Amino acid sequence: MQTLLVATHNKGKLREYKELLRDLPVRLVYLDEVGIHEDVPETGSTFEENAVQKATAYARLSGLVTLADDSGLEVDALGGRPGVHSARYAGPNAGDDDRIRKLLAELEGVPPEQRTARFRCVIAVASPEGDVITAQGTVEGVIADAPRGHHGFGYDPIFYLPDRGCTMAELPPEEKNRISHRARAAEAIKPRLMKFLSARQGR
Ligand code: ITT
Repeated sequence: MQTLLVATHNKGKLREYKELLRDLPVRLVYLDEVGIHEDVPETGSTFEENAVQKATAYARLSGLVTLADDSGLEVDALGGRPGVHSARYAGPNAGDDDRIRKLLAELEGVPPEQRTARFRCVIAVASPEGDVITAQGTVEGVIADAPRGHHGFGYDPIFYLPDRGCTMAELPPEEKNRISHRARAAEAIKPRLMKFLSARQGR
């Protein structure tokens, strides 16, 4: 059975990938299991550039086929910010609560119909030799005016899903894993990932 390194330092993402990828006929391993503690710098200006940067760097470091994701929140009233800067939006030492507070302050007074937003996720899978495939997924929502719910991570408590009538953080994890940007990107990459792996096996 082939091995796939899931390369993220984000515990929330890691939890989700353990579920999202569990039906793949591959052995999943994680950064701490392979002794990699480096944080690869993200210098790209798009989710795709950063996802490819992370996947190729960790594949080179580990010698394993590697999956990485770059994801974030695009708020229309802010011209798509925080976007690729979602993790660093409130500074390098801030936590999820600080980022949520900052975003709610920036959107103060903005009416509900102008608070539209989406989560975007680009997954990249790279081989140690530098071959890469990518896939993306999005989910549309509205920025709530206060946080609600305790599931998920990041901006989930303020990401309101109008057709569900609740925030992403109020959905049980298995439900988020059916509809999220990450779930959609994972579904899109799976068949291509299987082809990618079998092509390597034949070499
Ligand atoms: P890795 O690079 O190690 O994977 P990271 O947290 O730095 O971890 P990103 O650069 O892709 O990852 O930043 C993504 C940020 O976007 C993340 O820290 C959250 O703030 C936000 N985000 C992404 N997916 C999310 C989700 O499903 N729910 C809520 N917030 C999310």
